[in-house]
Amino acid sequence: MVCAMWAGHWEVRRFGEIDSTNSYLKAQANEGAPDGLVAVADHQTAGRGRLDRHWEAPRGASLLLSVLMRPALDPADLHLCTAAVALAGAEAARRVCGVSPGLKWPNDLVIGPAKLAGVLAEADLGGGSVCWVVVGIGINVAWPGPPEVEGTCLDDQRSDGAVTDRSELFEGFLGALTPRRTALETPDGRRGLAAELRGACDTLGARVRVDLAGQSISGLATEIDQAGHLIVVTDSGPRTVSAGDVVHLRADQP
Ligand code: BT5
Repeated sequence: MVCAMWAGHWEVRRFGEIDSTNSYLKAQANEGAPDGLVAVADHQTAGRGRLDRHWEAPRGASLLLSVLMRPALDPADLHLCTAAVALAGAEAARRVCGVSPGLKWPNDLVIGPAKLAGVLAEADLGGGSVCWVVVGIGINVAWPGPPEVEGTCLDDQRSDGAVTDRSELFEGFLGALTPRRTALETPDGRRGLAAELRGACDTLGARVRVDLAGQSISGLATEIDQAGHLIVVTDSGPRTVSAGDVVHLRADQP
């Protein structure tokens, strides 16, 4: 059975409050903690996004967790760890809440333009190989994010009006992550994950604006390449984007 290798593999540590589940697991990883360690918290006092941004959530209103992995991976495939966690989050939302988010490159779960969840991957690539990778996800459950952000939450999206049980969502997440964690270990599995990512990514086929450090480009997002970069066809030709913030443009937006 594909899942057998990782089923029961996770060691879960639960926190009422912590600075950041990612920061905690990074420190644990540097002290030699094993693959499969998971930290989940009711509240983060210093939740982090990319580029030193903050991830905000009132106590008990989100699923906040991180996973430590030590996959046998080429660093070029590292983005598949982010994909595995994002896809598992999307599957858990579907199965547990009946809500079907799409993925927005590189790291968001979205419902239309609204952000439901964010994913943060941090890695130690010592010696040219992946020593460890910590991938964290924050899924808005009962609070749609800070007012200045276009966010949403599962409880606002559910058509059954039910209140989401975070424990059930967490179990659903780990169940959905298990086969994807196994997939990271083999070439076939990685090809499958890359294909699943392309199928789930709302960014592909969309007209986008990408805000890069100091400039923006616009065009049609056509492909995610083998290294996880986004290919955007602009008026002046294809551009390969390795990092940036993407906005999906509506038909009436230039
Ligand atoms: C992310 O960064 O979206 C990655 C977020 C990862 C959070 C998880 S929670 C568990 C683990 N432990 C951590 O410390 N982090 C991870 P980025 O794409 O840079 O987006 C950050 C931006 O999203 C912020 O600058 C805000 O504009 C916005 N934001 C903050 N909190 C939000 C929320 N709850 N919902 C929607 N948007 C939010």
